[in-house]
Amino acid sequence: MSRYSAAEIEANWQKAWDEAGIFRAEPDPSRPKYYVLEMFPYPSGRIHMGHVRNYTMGDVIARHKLATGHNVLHPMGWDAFGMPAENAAMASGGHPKDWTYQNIADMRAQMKPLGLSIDWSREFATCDPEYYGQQQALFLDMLEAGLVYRKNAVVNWDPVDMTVLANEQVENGKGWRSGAEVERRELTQWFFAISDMAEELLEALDTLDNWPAKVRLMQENWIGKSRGLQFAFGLNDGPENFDRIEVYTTRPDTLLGASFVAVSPDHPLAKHLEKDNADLAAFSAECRKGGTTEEAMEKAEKRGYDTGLTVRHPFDTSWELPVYVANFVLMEYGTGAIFGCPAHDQRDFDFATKYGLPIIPAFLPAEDADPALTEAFVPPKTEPVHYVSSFVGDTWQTGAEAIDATIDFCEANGVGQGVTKFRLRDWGLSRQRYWGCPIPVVHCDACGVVPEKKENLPICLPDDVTFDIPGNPLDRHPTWRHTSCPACGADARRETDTMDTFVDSSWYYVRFTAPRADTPTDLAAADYWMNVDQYIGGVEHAILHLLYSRFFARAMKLTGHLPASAVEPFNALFTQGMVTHEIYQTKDTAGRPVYHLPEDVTDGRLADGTEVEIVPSAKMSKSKKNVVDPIGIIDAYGADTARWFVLSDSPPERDVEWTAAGAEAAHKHLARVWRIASEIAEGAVDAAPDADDALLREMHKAIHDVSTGVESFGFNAAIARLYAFTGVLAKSEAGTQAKREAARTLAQLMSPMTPHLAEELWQMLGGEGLIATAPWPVADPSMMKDDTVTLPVQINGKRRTEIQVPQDMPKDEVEAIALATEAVQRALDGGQPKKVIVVPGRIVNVVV
Ligand code: ANZ
Ligand code: ZN
Repeated sequence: MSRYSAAEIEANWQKAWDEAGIFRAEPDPSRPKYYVLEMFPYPSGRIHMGHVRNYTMGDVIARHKLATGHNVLHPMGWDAFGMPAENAAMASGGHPKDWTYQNIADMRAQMKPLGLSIDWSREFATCDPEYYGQQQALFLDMLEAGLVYRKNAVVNWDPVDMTVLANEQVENGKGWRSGAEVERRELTQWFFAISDMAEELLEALDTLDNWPAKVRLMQENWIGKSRGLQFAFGLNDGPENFDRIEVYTTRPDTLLGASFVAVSPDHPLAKHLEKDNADLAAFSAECRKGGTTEEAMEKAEKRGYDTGLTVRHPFDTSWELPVYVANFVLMEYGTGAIFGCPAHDQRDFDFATKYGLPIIPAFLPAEDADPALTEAFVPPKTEPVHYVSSFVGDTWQTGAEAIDATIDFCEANGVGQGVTKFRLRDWGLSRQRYWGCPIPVVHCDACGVVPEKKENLPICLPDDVTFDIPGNPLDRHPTWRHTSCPACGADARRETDTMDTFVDSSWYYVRFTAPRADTPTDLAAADYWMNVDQYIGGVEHAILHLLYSRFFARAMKLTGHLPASAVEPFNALFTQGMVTHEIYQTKDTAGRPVYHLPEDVTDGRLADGTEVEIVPSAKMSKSKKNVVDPIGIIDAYGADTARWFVLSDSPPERDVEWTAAGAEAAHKHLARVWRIASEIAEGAVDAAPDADDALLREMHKAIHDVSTGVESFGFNAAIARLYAFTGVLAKSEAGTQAKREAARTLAQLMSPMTPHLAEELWQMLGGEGLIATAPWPVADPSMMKDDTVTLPVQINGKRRTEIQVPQDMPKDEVEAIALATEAVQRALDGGQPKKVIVVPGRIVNVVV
């Protein structure tokens, strides 16, 4: 018998699949289609275990669907634009394009040995001009449809690198690369009108039954629908044309607890006052520093500037409130002005404490509660509280009820309107970067902003750029930006902003349905393949990527690039857990941790004998060196072992801890299956088929459990069942025919997880054709039943013995057998039982 040599068989079978072209997807109306997609990778240059887990899960589903008669689309591509390529160019002088395509080649070469059932003929990278040119066409159609527009917006400006930073590039108010204090600047930027679809994007979440509830909730919170009151405070002695301050509140029930009004530094009133108030101007300038993120705003110390102005309370005009300019009020939300209620908002509480403003509760937790609060009282809106100073009277109500009642009251009294607002802002897509999709418009002095003509697409990035000085290379390119106006032909300038890379990933899943089409999509292909039936990826993309994709699907439908039948892009979503590993560390002389790669640690020691400290398992990360390179694992054990391991130990939504022992055990198991199957294959064939009930039963149970496990992301449960089946097969005394059939079934059931080993066993055991396309076995429920059950027999509530009876034996016969047992006979001592209770399949109770 030959040994299990993964290296040999894996390459062979990959070649065989390739030659047979079985993963090539073509529309075929006669078969049900199934589109499975894993979030496409960023070409960083190396695959990691997270990729292996993600793509293996998708592959298991794809292969199972193929074997169950589906026409499967399982593509792969590269999310290839973005900062790291430019950073690499800045650091080592190469070109982002070369860096990216080299990484793609490397990663493809690392991915292929995994044996994924991918239709590689559909591969593309988002930095291919063929892709981004179609994206430009899409952009132009969206521009025409009013889904894209320009406006001034506040951005994070790095004064040293002279560039706009994304929010995540601002660390503690400083530019991540330059370390310079980030400023807020107003620039003209391009925006997608995603907020126009806020209501629809929110409502359609209800239809996404096959998405994790937590992801739907995150999207709901991000869209952030709120109902509140918009009204104005009359302004006393304000500058000309300023006689009121409009505010938006979601807690109108706290209106009688108001103690100040605050406006954003970017509010027109603040800007007006700033003109002849140097102190205020300096204060506002200070506020404009620091990031624009809500999080940054949340963390920053709350500061205000007292303008000396006052407003009148709408319900008691003799009640005056001071007006501040405050750093925590955003111009982009509501009206850019608020009233503060320190009693019920911690931020307002801190502010009031700092500036000595009154703290007036509108409601309290109990009738006898002390109205002098030491912190803001912020109960859930669903909880009844005692209102003491509000328009709803001295009464117990929930916040939700009181808010509604107050809005009604205010509307009836002509003080403002109930309004619905969304937190979702329009999506700013302009990036002052080179390595992205150029925005296909031209600036003409005579005509203004003019869309490029479609026949001029793609507007390609110039290759001859350098990264030795900060700023956008497109801006300083000697010729690229000079062009002629598509409308009047005069000299004009190209837009030098490129698109946010989230745009690239918002429609790639449609492009996979017709990756070479000379329009963004091919409607017939999109109609056949869309929607994605199963999407798999990391929960870190739960908000933006998925929301943007949902927006794009709608925008593409509106612009005729998707058929009306496509609504939501992803029918089902699965968010997988991470691959973790222990962290090994020692300390340097200064006591700082020094990390060591798992491969350099044996039995808790380094090669020189130094003992390492073991820190509990965490997400694999290069900085902690707790990474295991999939390439090393594949070289040592083969892809099937890696695939089997990442699926086996934990439910796929949870983290899985990679251990050397676990990988070793997985490999041993696969070698054992190989041995068992080889022995069966080599055994002489018996004359008569000689089935074995226990083996058949285990086989049908395995078919059933693996099928349901694979369909419901219960891969670990499916694998547990396969271990059991293997154990029974190994011990089975059945005839060779029966064992062969069982071993072939075992191979089939393993084939989605360990496709190469499965093919080899299949061939060894006389299976026909490729196992990858062999029809999936079907479980016979009648074969799955254990035919006998063991029932405990209790006498007066105490377990005394047990009986073995056929599963479906009638109650009276079970009773007779129980009564006939020696234990019961002894207890009866010749008498009759008072009562006998038979719970079929469970227990027999005898009362004597
Ligand atoms: C008075 C009040 C009292 C508020 C109270 C809250 C609690 P959500 O619910 O997240 O939508 N707000 C309104 N516009 C703002 C802006 N431009 N910048 C910063 N804060 C702003 O947030 C709405 C609440 O956030 C509003 O309700 C307002 O403060 C504040 F006990 O008004 B509230
Ligand atoms: Zn012009």
